[in-house]
Amino acid sequence: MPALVLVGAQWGDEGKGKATDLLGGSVDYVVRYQGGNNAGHTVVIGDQKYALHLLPSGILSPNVVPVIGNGVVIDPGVLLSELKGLDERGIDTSKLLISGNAHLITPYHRTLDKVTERFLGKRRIGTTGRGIGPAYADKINRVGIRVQDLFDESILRQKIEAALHDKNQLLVKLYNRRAIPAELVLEEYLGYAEKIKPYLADTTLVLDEALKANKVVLLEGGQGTLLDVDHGTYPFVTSSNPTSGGACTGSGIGPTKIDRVIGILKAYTTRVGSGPFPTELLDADGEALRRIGGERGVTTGRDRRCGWFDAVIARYATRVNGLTDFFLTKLDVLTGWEQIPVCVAYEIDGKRVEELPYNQSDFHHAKPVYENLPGWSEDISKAQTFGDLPKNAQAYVKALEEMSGAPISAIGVGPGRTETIQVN
Ligand code: 2SA
Ligand code: GDP
Ligand code: MG
Repeated sequence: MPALVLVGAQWGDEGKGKATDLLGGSVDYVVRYQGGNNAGHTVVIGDQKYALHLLPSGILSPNVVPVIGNGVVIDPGVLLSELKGLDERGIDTSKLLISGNAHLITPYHRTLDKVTERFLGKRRIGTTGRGIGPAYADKINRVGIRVQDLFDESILRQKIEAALHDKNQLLVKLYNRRAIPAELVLEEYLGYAEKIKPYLADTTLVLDEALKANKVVLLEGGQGTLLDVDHGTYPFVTSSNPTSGGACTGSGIGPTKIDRVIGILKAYTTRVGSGPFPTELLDADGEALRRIGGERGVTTGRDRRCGWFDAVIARYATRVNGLTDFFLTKLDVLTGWEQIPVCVAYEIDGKRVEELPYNQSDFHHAKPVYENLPGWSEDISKAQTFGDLPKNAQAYVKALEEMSGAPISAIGVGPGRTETIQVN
């Protein structure tokens, strides 16, 4: 049985947590393959709301084995407190598997993330401050610390001392901060070893054996396509590959095993942090989308920037992820607008452009070309089938599908598990 990938098609927060939870009943493994506790995935089950940051959303499905793959960066303190929080709410977390090759976020990564952002001033990325970028930088620079290093004190000591040698110079001389003592970090991290040991696994082997035994593996992306370090709005991106290619490297599952790539697509657009956003609304409509859609960062509590649907971005997501289908989310939020503008192309230097410009300067001054679609006023949150939707809502979905380049297989009409329409 093959693997499937679930990716954010925009700038994150499309509703990936809900989508993963929805598939939870029909999959055996849910794997996080990139990012870390910068993610905020909300799952609503009945009257219970869960906000997951580092753990795969599949942890809430009783029959799923949740896996943190090698491509993830793990803040061990956050990991343990998230596990504790779920245990206290009666969720079984004992099946979790963690790759020994995943890298660790340390206190110096968090500090560096925050001070470099402050240093950048107006040019800041607007990171979540969780140490994600500096941890991935160390990984690529081959000075990172991996989960497996926790179990060898002498290696751990050497690695922490080596990493801090340079970082303390930076912190003290450039950023005017106090040096971080290696002994303190070592002591803290050795303390995590025994607690993490029960979850440690050769996850690429486990997943390969699972696939050979006809189990279904869902690879759950964090953030979104436009935040991808290669395919996103660089430098205003995260430091990993949320796109479907990252699912292979971040889990150790080869591309030939994947037969479905689902793009999670919000019926409008949001973004947290800095960077270009052609359809952003700085008016009452933007404020209304934020209020009705509850658009607030799950990890940092920051207001999300809001704007109309952008079909150029959706087409791009179809292309760079090889999407097979979309889950369209939050259609209910658009109820009540008489007309709903949809961006169908950009105007750049007086020319109409249909595809996302690869040149960042062009993207920065791309102006949206809008088409107005008629809205609806009926409450759609109880709709169970496509036919239950008002005609204009049906037409809106069909128009988005046509513009985005892949079929829409499910539609979200509310945050709850059951508030979903399956489209045949
Ligand atoms: P980082 O911390 O280095 O990954 O930040 C780099 C950029 O990536 C953005 N980013 C996100 N965008 C949307 N949602 C994310 N998760 C949280 C949520 C965000 C929050 O679900 O609400 O709570 O603020 C997420 N994580 C990273 C970030 O805004 C930067 O633009
Ligand atoms: P993720 O990071 O992609 O998992 O998304 P977030 O959890 O950060 O943000 C999505 C928000 O939208 C969460 O509060 C979800 O509960 C909510 N949500 C998901 N799908 C729907 C939907 O179809 N309708 C409404 N109204 N809310 C939804
Ligand atoms: Mg989120």
